[in-house]
Amino acid sequence: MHSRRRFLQLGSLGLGTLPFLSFKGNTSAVRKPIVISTWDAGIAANKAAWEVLRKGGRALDAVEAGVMVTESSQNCCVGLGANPDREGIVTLDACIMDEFANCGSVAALERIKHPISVARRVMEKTPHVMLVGQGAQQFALAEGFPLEESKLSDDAQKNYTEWLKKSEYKPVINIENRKEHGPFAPSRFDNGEWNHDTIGMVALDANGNLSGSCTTSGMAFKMRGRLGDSPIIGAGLFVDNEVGAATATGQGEDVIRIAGSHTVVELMRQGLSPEQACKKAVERIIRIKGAKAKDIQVGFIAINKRGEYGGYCIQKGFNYAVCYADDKNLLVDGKYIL
Ligand code: SD4
Repeated sequence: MHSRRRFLQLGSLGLGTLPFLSFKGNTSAVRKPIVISTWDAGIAANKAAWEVLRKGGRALDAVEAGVMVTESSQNCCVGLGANPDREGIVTLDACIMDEFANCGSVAALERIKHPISVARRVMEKTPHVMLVGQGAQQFALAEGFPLEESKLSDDAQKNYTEWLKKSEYKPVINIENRKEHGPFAPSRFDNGEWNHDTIGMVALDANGNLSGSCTTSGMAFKMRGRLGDSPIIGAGLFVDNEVGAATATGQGEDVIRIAGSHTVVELMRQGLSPEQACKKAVERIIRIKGAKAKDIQVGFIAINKRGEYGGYCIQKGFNYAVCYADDKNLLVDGKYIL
């Protein structure tokens, strides 16, 4: 799944803002449905989301079905096959948001295969937005989600054993294709080509409604109890059905610092394109971090109500997948600043 693919530079060709497919009113062209998601794994996830969207399904169903594919893949960056925390335990975070500003989230969830579906259940069946830790697991079990084994996947076990030799925790620059970009990660991954832990997805459905999802195992070898941006509405994900939707990946602490995905959506509200909005949010993080910005990666992707999309990141190595037709599911290299 993670073998190198030919990256299509749609962004740099300006196709990210080309309107087509259907038209709304007489001036404003709308591209819908459309789904975009972070990293290489987004291709398979988009495919599942597209199956929902192409039949006229709801964006909410699409973004859940899409990232469930990634959560299911063993030895992947996301889900129970992913790298554990420092204690050797895999803990998962996820959130979901729909066109009515309904949202749900789980964090530090253990031994449940589909945190995104538990997050949706929190949204739909409780008066709350977030459930964490044991309480989240208890809720998942009560809702009929099976309790999975606690055993690490083969790759995660290998990575953890390797990491234990030094037990060093440094922020890791998330990238695709590590071979090109150098040995950043403190651990070894199956094919040496990626070191990220998250998928974020946002979609616009045929009815013109937006939804988003984000699911992660968090930073590899994180402190026990550490949460990043991914389960936090406004940081890892934000949807405003009047404006657009955005999601984030990378160093969660720095996404939280600027309420990243909410910031991107608010910038789109002020009239910026998705790409410009993602760029401004990335610039804000770089301003805050100063010289330390070179040590981290953050990437944002966004779509607006017209189905325009874009992404931006701090440094080279981020990509995202864009799907808007049966035969159009393409990887785009994220533009970067440093
Ligand atoms: C986190 N944002 O837990 C996530 C990590 C990530 O690719 O995106 N990794 O901070």
